[in-house]
Formats: sequence, structure tokens, C-alpha cells
Amino acid sequence: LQADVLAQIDQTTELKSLNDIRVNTLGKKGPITEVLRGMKDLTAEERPVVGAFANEIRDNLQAAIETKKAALEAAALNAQLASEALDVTLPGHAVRKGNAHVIQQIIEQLEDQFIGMGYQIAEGPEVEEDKYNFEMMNLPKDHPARDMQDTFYITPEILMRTQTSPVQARTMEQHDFAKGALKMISPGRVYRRDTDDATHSHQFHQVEGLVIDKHITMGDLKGTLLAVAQELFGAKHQIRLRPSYFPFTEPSVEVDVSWGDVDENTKPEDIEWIEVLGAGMVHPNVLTKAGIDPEVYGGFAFGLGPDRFAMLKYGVDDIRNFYLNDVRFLSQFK
Ligand code: FA5
Repeated sequence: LQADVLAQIDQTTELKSLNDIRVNTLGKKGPITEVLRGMKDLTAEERPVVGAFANEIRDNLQAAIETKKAALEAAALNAQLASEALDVTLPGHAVRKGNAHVIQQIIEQLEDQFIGMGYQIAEGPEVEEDKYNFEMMNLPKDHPARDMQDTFYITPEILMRTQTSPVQARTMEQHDFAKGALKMISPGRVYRRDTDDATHSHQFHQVEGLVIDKHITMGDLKGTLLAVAQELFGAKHQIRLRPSYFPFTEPSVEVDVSWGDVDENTKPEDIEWIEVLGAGMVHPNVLTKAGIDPEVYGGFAFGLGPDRFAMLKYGVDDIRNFYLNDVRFLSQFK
């Protein structure tokens, strides 16, 4: 029995089966207990001999089980330590870093430029009154030029602003000319019932600009716009001013920027132009409606499209890419 059980103990690799061996051999129903229990049937001479022998085997097996138990517990602890070991030299998980939307980047670049030229940044509501969006901009209710900007109306008097120009009216109303000239830009979202295509979105951005002072000329407007366009686009693109019409400026111009690379060998008829902004000298009616005397003050205004600027700067040929919010597209502009 002893040799057999010792062999079993030796082969055991689990604490649970070791315990089974202990219960089976040394437990209440085990063979050794049975022998000791049968002592009463033995003669007085046999008892000490059998008793001593049984006790010796029991002690031997008990000692073997304890030794094996300690060894198995130590092995289990080592295995656990090995499996839970922390390798501090393994590379960690990279934290994904977001970036500002490309149009926001263009707007911030423009803000930096204009702040450098002494402009303030103004804000206005996207849900706007008809009064500021149209009437104070010299576009009364029956004016045919309202059709140029197809409008989302909320009520007959409240609309989604179609342009950032209402911020002109709001800042002119507030400005204290005793403190100096008015020079502001106002970036923000605008909304139109335009059919989406490669260069039109029903929701896009504008950056309005307005300068009002005593001796402002068309030359100031042209110089400002050329400086901004050159800073943003560099020498690769050409710029042209075209006469245009807006009810709130007189005279009015539109500025186009050439699409793709252009150099001195490019034939003028081969250049493809994309319209990026409207501008002009502030109409006397607009000044009067805001309580400014057009005999004393004058100025220029412009409204540019940063979406179109972003298209030109990065060669993106479809404006809708900016609004699909595909991270693979947007994460290119870091
Ligand atoms: C205006 O909105 C005038 N308020 C601009 C202005 C301000 C003129 C101050 C004079 C003085 P227009 O509708 O042309 O003008 O739009 C101005 C610019 O916004 C365009 O040159 C173009 O860059 C951009 N734009 C217009 N419609 C869209 C559109 N659907 N999607 C993307 N960009 C557009």
C-alpha cells in the first residue's frame, strides 16, 4: 500500500487530486483507519506491532503528502506570478489625437491675419431677424435681389441667416465712433436653400469684413483683399476682381482665384476661376439705416467663403467632402 500511494503522490500534479489521495488513504474510510479500527480484534501481543506499523505508514504518507502539497503550492504561486508579470518595456496604446476641422483652420488663419491688421472679431446669431439679414442691408421685402439668396424661413420675420452681413448692421448700430474707426471681421455658419453640388452647400461658412472710417477708398479694399489672398494662397494662384452687384455695396466686386497651378506660360483662356468672395464700398443707405452719417463716414465690406478657400488651398474638388465627416478625409489636414 505504502509504495503504491507514494507513487500516486509522486505523479500528482494538482492540489485537488492530492487531496483525493489523502482522503482515500488517510480518511475515515481509508485502509489505515480501517486497520487501526480493527485493532480490538487482535491479540494483546499483535496490537503494538500492528499499531506501530500502521502509525508509521500513516506518518510516512502524511509527510509525503505535506511535502508534495508545499511543492504544488509553490509551483502554482510561481505560475501565477509569471502570468501576471507586467512588462513595462512593451509599447503602449497610442492615444488618438484629434485636429481642428480644415475649415476651422482656414477661419483661424484668417482671424490671425486680420487681428494683425487691427480688426476686432464680432459674432452674430445664426437664427436671425429678417430686419438684420435683409432690411438693414438695403434689401426691403419686395427687393428682387432677395432671390439671390434662397432663404430658410422659420416665421415670416425669423430666418436662418443667408449671409454673415447682418453682423455688419449689428456692429454698426453698436459702434461708438468717438473711440475710433470700426474694423471687424465676423466668421460663422450661413444657410441657403441651394442645391448641393461640387461648389455649393446648403450650409457653409462666411467671414464678413467691415471697415468704416472717414477716408476709406476702393484702393483700401483692393489692397486688403490682395494681401489676404496672397498670404493664404501664395504665388501659385492668380486673383482677379470682377465688377458685380450687391444691394448693400456700391460699387461692388467679386474676387475669383485661379484653380490649379498657374504660371507666366499659362494662357489666360486656359485658367479656370473659382469665385471666393463678394465685396464693395458700403452703400449710403446701409450707413443711414444704422444711424451713421454717409456724408461723414464711408467704408468697405466683404464676405468671403472659407469653404472655397479650403478647396483652393488643398485642391479639394468637391465641397461636400467637408461635410461628410469622414475621419480619413479630415485627418489629412493636420
Ligand atoms: C454674399 O453673401 C454677400 N453677403 C457678400 C458680401 C459681403 C458682398 C459684403 C459685399 C459686401 P455671395 O452670395 O456671393 O455674397 O456669397 C459670398 C461667398 O460665399 C461666395 O463668394 C462664395 O465663396 C461663398 N458661397 C456662396 N454660396 C455658397 C454655397 N452655396 N456654398 C459654399 N460657398 C458659398
